[in-house]
Amino acid sequence: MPEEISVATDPTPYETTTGPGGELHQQTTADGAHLTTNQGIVIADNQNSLKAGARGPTLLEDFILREKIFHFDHERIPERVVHARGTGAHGYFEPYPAAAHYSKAALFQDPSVQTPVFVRFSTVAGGAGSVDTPRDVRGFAVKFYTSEGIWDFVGNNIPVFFIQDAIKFPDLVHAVKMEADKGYPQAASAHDTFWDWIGLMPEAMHMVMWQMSDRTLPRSFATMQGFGIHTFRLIDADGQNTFVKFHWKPKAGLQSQIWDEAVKTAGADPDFQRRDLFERIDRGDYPEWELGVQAFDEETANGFDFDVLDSTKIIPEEIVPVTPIGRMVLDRYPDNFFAETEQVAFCPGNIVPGIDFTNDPLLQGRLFSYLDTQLKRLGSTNFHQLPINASRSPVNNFQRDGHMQRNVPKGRANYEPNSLNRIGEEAGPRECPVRGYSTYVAQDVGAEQGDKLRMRPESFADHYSQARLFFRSLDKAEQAHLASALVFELSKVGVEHVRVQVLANLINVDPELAGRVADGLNMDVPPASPTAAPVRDLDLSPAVRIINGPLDEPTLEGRAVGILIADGSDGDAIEALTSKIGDAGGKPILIAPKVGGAKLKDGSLLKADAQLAGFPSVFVDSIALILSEEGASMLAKEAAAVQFVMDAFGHLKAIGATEAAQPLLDKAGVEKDEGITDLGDRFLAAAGSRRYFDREPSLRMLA
Ligand code: HDE
Repeated sequence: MPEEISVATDPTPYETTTGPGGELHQQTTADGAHLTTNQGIVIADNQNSLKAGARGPTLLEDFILREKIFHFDHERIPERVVHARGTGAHGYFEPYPAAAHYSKAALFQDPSVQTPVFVRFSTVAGGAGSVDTPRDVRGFAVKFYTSEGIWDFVGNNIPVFFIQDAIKFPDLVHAVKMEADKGYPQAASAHDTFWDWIGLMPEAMHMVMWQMSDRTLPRSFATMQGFGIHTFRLIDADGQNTFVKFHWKPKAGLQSQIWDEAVKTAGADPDFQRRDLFERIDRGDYPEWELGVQAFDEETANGFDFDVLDSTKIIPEEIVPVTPIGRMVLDRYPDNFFAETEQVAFCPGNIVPGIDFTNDPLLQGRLFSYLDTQLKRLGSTNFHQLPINASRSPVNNFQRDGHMQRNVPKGRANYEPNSLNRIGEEAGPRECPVRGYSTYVAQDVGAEQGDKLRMRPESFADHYSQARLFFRSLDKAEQAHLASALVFELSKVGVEHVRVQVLANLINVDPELAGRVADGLNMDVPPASPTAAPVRDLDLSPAVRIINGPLDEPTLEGRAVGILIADGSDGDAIEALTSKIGDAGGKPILIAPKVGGAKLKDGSLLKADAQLAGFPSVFVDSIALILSEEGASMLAKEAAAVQFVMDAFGHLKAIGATEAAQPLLDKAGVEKDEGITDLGDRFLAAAGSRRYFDREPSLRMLA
């Protein structure tokens, strides 16, 4: 036993002692608080391995050391082959009365009954240790623990996909991930192999338009949409089938970052979006989405000029509006990242009675892939027994054994039918034709019978019209961002013929877009690539916009305002502004050169929430400068402060400032516009407004 030389004064039940080598021991004799091995043996010393003599060799006999290191050595499991980086949260789903009309599923029946959910948001291309804010599609996967079993809704934040057939998925993923020989770039599509593949894949062009738009730079998970992408079926109590496309609409509205902002965010806080999710939940500002469906019948489906089984197509909301059928609230962060977020296993094949698949060949491939990948990742067919994956409704069957079996089934007969297990408590489960899942007997879209062939229907042939529809429907600022993103990405492509091939596709999307991109690359526009179907000018769909779209609402709710203070700042002004921001549902954050605080005008010390050097303005939605003359002239010489203001201006945010802050505004090159205000109510309105996109053309050269 080490000699006891000091006793902790803290209120914990642990005594802290120092051993002969200077190491700290936390010891206790209190019941139930003992460290043990995995076999339940209480550990006396967790700081020293067993040695032959104090300076001698470590003994193989040390079962405590061996068990601890053995477990540690195997802590990692394979990361997801795609969507490796993600974060999750618990919450609940509540249906609206409209839902029961479409589906007999239990979770849609009673508005007073909440169904627990676990949601995992992710990026697609980067590894588990990559950053939160690359330009990338976001996964939006929801596990519903319904009273009839698990329903996994495994969607993305974009309503279309790159490919029409699952057989192409491994090629797409190989092309976008880091290059096979170089091992980079991580979490970026801006490289040769991705654009090489895209240039040869006309069906990807619609998705590429969404991918290059601001959709792939969400400000927060709470400000992005989710989509089921494929057409699904809902089955009502009479067995009637409705086709649906699922939509999640964020209550906080849609918001994205500027590209330069996303890049800077990645450096300043690689965990920006998971931190944001945690903090929103922590402060009770629970992220919320409304679930809606675009519902249509077979006749409507047959009347579309595209195929509803083709996942590269949207149904414009102007043609089939979205009917809200419920809402989802995320109100609890996981207790343990690995046990919950890492081990959660989504499978689009998990559905409940009242929901069914369609013949979409992308969806059909996914039904195999996800179950298969979980076996690789989680290592056992019993992954469904992990708490995060376990059904909350009873699981009874004769599946047995396998790695890490946790259940101890009773009874002699482990097969069905059987006559050995007697009726009664241990009779064992049997089929139920009434409550059991029955597949919808489909005679509609896509004949269920036919010759065996590897063929794409002609109804999948138009690859460009909806890409054009998307680009032309966007707000002017979004169009400029999209064109500039293409220029950025293609400028990172080193092989010239790859750029040419992409440009040849872009002409089919929109000749003006192709011209802008070619100009940005300083290249000639090549001849258009051949098309399998004529490209048509469809009616535009303003519903696809973020800027000036239906979910672009001015509000301070959930938005962060960074308030920069320094020695000499006015305490009353700070108090007035923070309380007004709080009243409007916003989040004021006090930032000072030193985190311990600033000495205010009245001599008091006000603690800061963050240190200026570690808190760039990319973290907030608008900034306020409450500075004295002395504070402003001091900060005009501090690069972090100048950059703070310069970035807020460059990222098109509202800036409110005291008159005395002018030297700092001048140093940062801030020019007056509607978004530059004093600290009165005009600032609150400006901060709640969307960004000042009119400012942008004077700040950067967009394509
Ligand atoms: Fe996935 N996808 N995917 N995907 N996907 C996976 O499953 C796959 C597709 C999506 O947070 C993998 O558990 C194939 C479309 C999300 O855990 C894997 C095809 C959509 C997530 C897989 C697609 C998605 C995944 C990797 C083409 C939007 C993360 C790890 C047929 C509707 C779920 C895993 C989470 C994850 C396969 C296409 C969304 C390998 C074969 C389309 C949100 O099974």
